Amino acid sequence: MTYPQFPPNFLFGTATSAFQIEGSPAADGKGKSIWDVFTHTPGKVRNGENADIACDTYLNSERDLTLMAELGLNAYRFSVSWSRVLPKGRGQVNQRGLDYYRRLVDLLLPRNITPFITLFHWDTPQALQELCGGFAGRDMANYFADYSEVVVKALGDRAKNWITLNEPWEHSAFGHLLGDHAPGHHNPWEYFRAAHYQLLGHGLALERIRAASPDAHVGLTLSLTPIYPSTSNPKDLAAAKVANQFFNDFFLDAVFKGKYPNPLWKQIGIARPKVGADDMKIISRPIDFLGVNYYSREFARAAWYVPFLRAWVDEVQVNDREQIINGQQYTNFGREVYAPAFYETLIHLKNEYGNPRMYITENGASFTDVLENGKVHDPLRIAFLESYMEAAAQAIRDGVNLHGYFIWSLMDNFEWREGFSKRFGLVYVDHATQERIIKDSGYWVAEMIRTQGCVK
Ligand code: GCO
Repeated sequence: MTYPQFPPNFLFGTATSAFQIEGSPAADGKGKSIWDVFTHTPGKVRNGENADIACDTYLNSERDLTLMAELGLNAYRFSVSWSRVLPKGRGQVNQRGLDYYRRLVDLLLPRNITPFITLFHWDTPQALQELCGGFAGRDMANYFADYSEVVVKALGDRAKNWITLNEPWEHSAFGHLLGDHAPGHHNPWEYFRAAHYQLLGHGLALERIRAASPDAHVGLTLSLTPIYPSTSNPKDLAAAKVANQFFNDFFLDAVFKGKYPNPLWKQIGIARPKVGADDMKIISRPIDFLGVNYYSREFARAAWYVPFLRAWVDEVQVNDREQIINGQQYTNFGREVYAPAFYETLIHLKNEYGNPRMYITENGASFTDVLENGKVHDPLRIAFLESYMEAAAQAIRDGVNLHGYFIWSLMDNFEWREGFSKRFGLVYVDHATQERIIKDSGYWVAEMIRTQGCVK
């Protein structure tokens, strides 16, 4: 069997996030986050599940680091729980919270696993949600910069790779517009404010991180979902253009070009956030790398009745079953498996945004995993990884400045509103017993890493 081949020193990692794996929501002085509140609000999470235990990594991280080493992984992306470090989101530091992350880094380094640390992966401290409306309030940008400085001052002597934000689009859209995520709001005005103030927080944090750790390597992670037109009708082409700006270019253009894209910016009119005189200059401060989270493409068509966008993005019904639609494989999360669109996205970043240094900070798929005689045979996930990683390898051969790939995820974890119903892990987790079992896809990744450079 041949495996995708990557350049020497390429990083092979997995990604997780604090709320999805740590559990221990109140241990050692941790403050509440909006996700602690949201998951304990009836009707918000599937099957009424919550992440109070999740993968229990706050109480026991070592077993998972041993698994990473067993798989031959040389990088690990995880996030810091803001309210574990600053229980009220600002002010008094909780040293025991900081010490947990220091121990985690100190366990990674001797295993030659490079930490990539995300500072905000959606778990706003509840105290700041109440104080300023979370990222829908402008003050949050400064609180985020203050928090970032606290963490980097504590860990910057041993951890060098920092990701300010994870997917500002998702936190704004699901949390402030669609209401599916914490804080569960449905407010277009809040959506655009949360998008802008997250980016402002990113820009402010950049400067503070670099001051705290001059050799830090800092970026942010954007989810990129290319939007294709549903038909070649000019109206659908125009709708796809605006939808692409809403999902992707709003963030890419702000960070790399210091402006918001038209026609979207013009179309959102009264919903526009107040942009301060220096905001765009702060937001577009140069970054050391771009984190790309990629899952699938979507399709849009003209829809006059959709406010601001006048475009409708067709969603495949999530029905918990992987399915073939029009000859195309879909995951049990309704996400199309189509690697060419991933390749095109990477080429687009190369051609339109100056080919920045990039890492794939998330890519993976959920399929129905069945534990049978102590094994999990997941051929669909292997096929997914084979096609997407080969697309990334081809993009590198075609000049894309890509230096690492973090698979989502190391292990089956708490999938937000879906609870534990969607398994993305290379490692199967029995959340009742916390037993871990490496899936066939985990062994495939290990063999792929082992055979790097072996193909002549
Ligand atoms: C995201 C988040 C992850 C998800 C993953 C699977 O990209 O939505 O960063 O927390 O769990 O993408 O949906």
